[in-house]
Amino acid sequence: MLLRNFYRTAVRCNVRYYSGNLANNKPPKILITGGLGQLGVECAKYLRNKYGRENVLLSDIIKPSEEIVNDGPYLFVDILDFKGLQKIVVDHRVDWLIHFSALLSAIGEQNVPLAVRVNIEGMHNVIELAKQYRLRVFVPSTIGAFGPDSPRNPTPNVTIQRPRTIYGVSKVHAELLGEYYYYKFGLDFRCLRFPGVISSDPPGGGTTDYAIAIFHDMFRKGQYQCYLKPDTRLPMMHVKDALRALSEYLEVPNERLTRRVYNVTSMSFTPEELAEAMSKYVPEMRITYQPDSRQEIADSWPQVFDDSEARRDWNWKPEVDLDQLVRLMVKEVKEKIAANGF
Ligand code: AKB
Repeated sequence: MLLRNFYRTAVRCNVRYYSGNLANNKPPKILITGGLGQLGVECAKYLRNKYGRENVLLSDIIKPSEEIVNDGPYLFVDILDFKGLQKIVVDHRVDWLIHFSALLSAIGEQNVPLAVRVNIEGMHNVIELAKQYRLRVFVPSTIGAFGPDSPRNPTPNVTIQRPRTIYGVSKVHAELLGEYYYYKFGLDFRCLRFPGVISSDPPGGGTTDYAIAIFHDMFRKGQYQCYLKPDTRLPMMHVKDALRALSEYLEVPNERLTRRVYNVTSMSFTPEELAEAMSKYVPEMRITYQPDSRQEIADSWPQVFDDSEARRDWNWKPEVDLDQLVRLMVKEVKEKIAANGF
């Protein structure tokens, strides 16, 4: 027991050394990988508001739109190129790394070798990089890190994890690797397990993405064919809550964290409950159901996510409920369609 406490204290002291610039009242320099995926652009906006435009570097291997370049610094970064990553960290004096690059659950099943490269090899590069340059590193995990053997309602922070998708396997790998580097090297690794994150950006190959696609199809076609059964319950969260969770968690002093990996969630709903909530705003909408292979993935995932440990340790509290989520999505998706046609 004494020895364990000694090691914990040693790790904590060491971790303080990794904590970036906040202690000197200087904003951290933040690099976001996979920046043109589901969360990157909104995350950059959120963090630029907080830490300054020039302090948040958005990166990806994809050619950006003019709007993204005008929003703030954008860089080419290939997470499979370790030397390239080193150069960016050195040239830009990066303190924090937010590692979003990943193939999501449904798309990962369609190209397993690519998912292994991006999700697993990419993670190896990122974690070594963070260790070498003493970065604070955030890696999102997911409800997809659980599987059919896990308790589904509710799913606690620590329980059996035997996922059946390559996405889930890669995320369990990332969680364990990060925790290992924390205990072994004092790396300031932070990870949140997100539920389905709902934003007005077009769907990105996930199983929970029906709850995004439904808004886009409703406004473009007046109807939606759902690939999950009407009563499939999954945990969900609006992107506003997801980014607030990420940003708050990144600032929590290490002393307050009892874990490196936390469940976070806002709500759980089914496709028919979402359609019901939407019908208030889109009364003419029509939804049909044609389950496909994504049903099996959804059936192996948590239905209700227990985030009590995040609430206890760093006061996590969601703000957007189902009705607000629908209201925000109706407004944002309509605006996006009007501006870009998608
Ligand atoms: C997916 O459905 O793959 C993602 C997730 C829940 O991690 N949205």
